[in-house]
Amino acid sequence: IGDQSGRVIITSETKDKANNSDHFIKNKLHVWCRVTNGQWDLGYIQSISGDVVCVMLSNTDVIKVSMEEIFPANPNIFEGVEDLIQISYLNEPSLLYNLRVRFSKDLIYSKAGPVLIAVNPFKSVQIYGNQILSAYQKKALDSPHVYAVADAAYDEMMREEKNQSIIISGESGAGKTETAKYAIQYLEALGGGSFGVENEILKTNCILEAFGNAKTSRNDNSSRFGKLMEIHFSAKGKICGAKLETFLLEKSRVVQLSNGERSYHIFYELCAGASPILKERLRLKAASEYNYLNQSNCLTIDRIDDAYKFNKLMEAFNIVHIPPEYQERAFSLLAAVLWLGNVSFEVIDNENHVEVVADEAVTNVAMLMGCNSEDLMVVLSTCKLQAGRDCIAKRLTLRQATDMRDSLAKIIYASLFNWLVEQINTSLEVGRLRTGRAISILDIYGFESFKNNSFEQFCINYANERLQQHFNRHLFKLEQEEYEGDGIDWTKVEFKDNQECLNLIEKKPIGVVSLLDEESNFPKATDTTFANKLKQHLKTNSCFKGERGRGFRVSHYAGEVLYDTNGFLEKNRDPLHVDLIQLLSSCKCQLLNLFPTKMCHKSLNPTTFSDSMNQSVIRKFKGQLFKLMSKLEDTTPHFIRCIKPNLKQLPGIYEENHVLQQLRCCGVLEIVRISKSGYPTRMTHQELAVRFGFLLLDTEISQDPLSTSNAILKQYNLSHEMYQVGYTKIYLRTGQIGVLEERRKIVMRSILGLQKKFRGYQS
Ligand code: AOV
Ligand code: MG
Repeated sequence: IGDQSGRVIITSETKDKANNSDHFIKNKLHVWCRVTNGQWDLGYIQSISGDVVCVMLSNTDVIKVSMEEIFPANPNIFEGVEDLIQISYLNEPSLLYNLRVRFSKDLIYSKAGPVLIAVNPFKSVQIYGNQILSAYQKKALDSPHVYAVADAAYDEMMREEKNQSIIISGESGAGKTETAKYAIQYLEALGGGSFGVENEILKTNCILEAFGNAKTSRNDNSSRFGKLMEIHFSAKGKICGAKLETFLLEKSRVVQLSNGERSYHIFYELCAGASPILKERLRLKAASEYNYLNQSNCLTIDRIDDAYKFNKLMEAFNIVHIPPEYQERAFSLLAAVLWLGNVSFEVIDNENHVEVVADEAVTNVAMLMGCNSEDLMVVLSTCKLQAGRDCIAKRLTLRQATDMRDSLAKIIYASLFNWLVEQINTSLEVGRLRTGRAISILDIYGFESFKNNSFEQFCINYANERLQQHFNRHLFKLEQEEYEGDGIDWTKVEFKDNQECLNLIEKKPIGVVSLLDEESNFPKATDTTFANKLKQHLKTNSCFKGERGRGFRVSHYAGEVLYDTNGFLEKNRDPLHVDLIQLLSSCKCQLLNLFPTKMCHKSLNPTTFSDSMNQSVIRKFKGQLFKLMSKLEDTTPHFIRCIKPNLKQLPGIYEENHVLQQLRCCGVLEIVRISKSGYPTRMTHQELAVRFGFLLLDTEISQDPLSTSNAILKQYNLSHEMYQVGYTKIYLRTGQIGVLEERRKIVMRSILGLQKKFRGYQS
């Protein structure tokens, strides 16, 4: 009744299939029918003529649709099943409906074979906390849940002594960060008790979110950096330390905001929550007074109390052992950043050259940074040029001076963020005993597509593309390659490979990354020449489309994104002006103590150099991603796919098309299909013989392990569709290992019984 793609087959090609359609009509069985607005409705087939089907919908309307638009619906008993592989007619509308039924009952977690699907409820649901947590711990509950995933990862780590990873993906606002927190919460409870550090891991989130999350148009608490939390366990399974690794923080947000978005939460929290004394010391005003914050018409977030959050942050700082004097230095730097945005310039000639306006803004910045305000004004309005042996100062134009000022604000913020990560790591290292056992939880920024997409979105989407490949590799490629390699019968399930898109981005020497670096090294290049170069070299890649002007489109696995190359070169070069570095190193105490030597030890190249020893931002990011991927490859992955049910970020709304698009882009239907027809349990022939071969007669034990395995499985009366015998292993369908174990138990019991009887007889 359902073909490979899950469609109802009602063609006249074969008698069988025609009978199936008759069966549907006669029994008035339900079908899913795509109605005009792209939505699905239940109905039943009334008649068929050629390729046109007459369907009566649930509201009794009768419509004519093409056969393509019809899929068999499942009987009611399959409504809202926990694992999508339990659905008998596999097709998109059935998956969508199943998830919808569960969502409406607040059952936000489901399984798609090995993958956990989490649909964001956008409201608090009563499925977390100690009671539920301990039920999963005691294995009293086993319905799909992030706790169950964390539990499985922990068990597997202990059993197999192998590092594990929990990889959480999904688009922006889908619930990755929240899910990661619940996973950590579970592991903290499971592995707590010995070293004390377990209470700190979750608290670090509070700090990281304050400094690394912001309101975007997609998510009120959007992560603007990627993070990998590696939790280390002792041989006894107790948490003995943790390590945090972060990826590319979005720096531009500190100085530039889109309408309706906010900068990093911490700025608003500080302005709202600092005590009057602290405010006085930091010369702090309300958030609305600062240009960096008031440019986007958005200073608050619904239902979020920034002052309360600030108090929570202070608590977290104490738990993570950041001493009060360091906390205050961090706050001084934040205030310095805010005041920097208020530094203004006055044009003094008709070539647009400027002077810094000597007002409270610039004096406050100097005071907060601990530098001389004259020096600061010079750095912000001039640049030093080498003329032979002499060094001459040249005035900057308004544009250049503004860039210099913003650049200083970004360096300060990014360095502060890195410093915090270091502090957190120092604190989490306590009592670390290296045992080689760890569970890593990955939570990066989700796929983004805005009206205006720049370098930041490009990096974020590139990271997601890499992660998608890892997902594909483990769920489709490796699995199927193993079946084929071991010579078992297998009809290949096709999946959407994203290699072409990755080639577009990272192929050498002609890919977006290489071309961007090439242009970034070329002083005369502009964003337009870069866009032209892309068009010229990449037009043959099917994932690329050039646009007029500075734009280009990329077909990502999760959808098409239009990028504007405006600012790509500058953001990629990320120049750090030598004058700024000198200024920073002249600052009294605060900065220097906070950011030890790192910036001051660089060889001072006469003009500018980019961050981290001349490596471009994208190259560094690519390197980080490769390192991350190879680290993940050394772990057993557990995948969680978060789904955003609507774009409004509201509870109770399930927008089918939006959900479907997300299910499609991660290939949920295909995963279910593979899991359904696949063989999740594998054992080598030897393992099978050791555990189950004790009943074989000598004559049945052959030199050939394949025949021995065949004999064992025959003896256990396992039906043929339930297993396959490969060259090196046997492959069992879901649940079959349980059947084998059960039968083994019965046999063992009767043997023991016989032995007892025999002994009784002897005595
Ligand atoms: P993201 O991490 O996937 O987006 P979040 O984890 O920040 O998304 O989730 C967005 C919002 O959805 C949260 O702030 C919560 O309000 C809500 N939410 C998510 N999961 C749950 C849950 N399990 N229960 C209740 N509410 C939830 V991004 O970082 O933008 O890619 O970069
Ligand atoms: Mg997030």
